Amino acid sequence: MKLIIAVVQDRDAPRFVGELIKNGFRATKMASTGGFLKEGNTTLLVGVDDDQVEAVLDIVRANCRSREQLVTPLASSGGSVDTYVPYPIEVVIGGATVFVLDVERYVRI
Ligand code: 2BA
Repeated sequence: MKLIIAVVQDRDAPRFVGELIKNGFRATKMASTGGFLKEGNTTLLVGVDDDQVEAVLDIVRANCRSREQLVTPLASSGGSVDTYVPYPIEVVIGGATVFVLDVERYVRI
């Protein structure tokens, strides 16, 4: 069994989760925040059999778009106070960041 952890943009999450459920997968949706942009995103946990990983990745590919965003990020100074980076940069976010982990044990009680 595998645990798929997918970090996706909030805008893609409803459709992505909907497609997972429609295709019979179980999923947990968590609100998360990107460390770099400090903006909200969505993290999905999807537990699947080994042979279902590619099917989930296909759903990710079909539902999670990459988008360019111009941002002026806050950069941590290493202390408790954030420092301001006074120039905008362009980043390409997504489609999705996906981790596939081996599951040692899966129990539903
Ligand atoms: P954020 O950390 O807010 O990153 C948003 C986007 O900013 C990234 O898109 C990337 O294009 C850019 N970015 C991130 N760190 C950067 C850096 N040090 N220098 C320049 N640009 C940087 P994605 O790569 O698509 O990542 C989207 C979100 O996925 C991330 O939001 C984060 O929440 C998650 N993520 C990405 N890689 C990760 C990783 N290795 N481990 C854990 N979470 C990750």
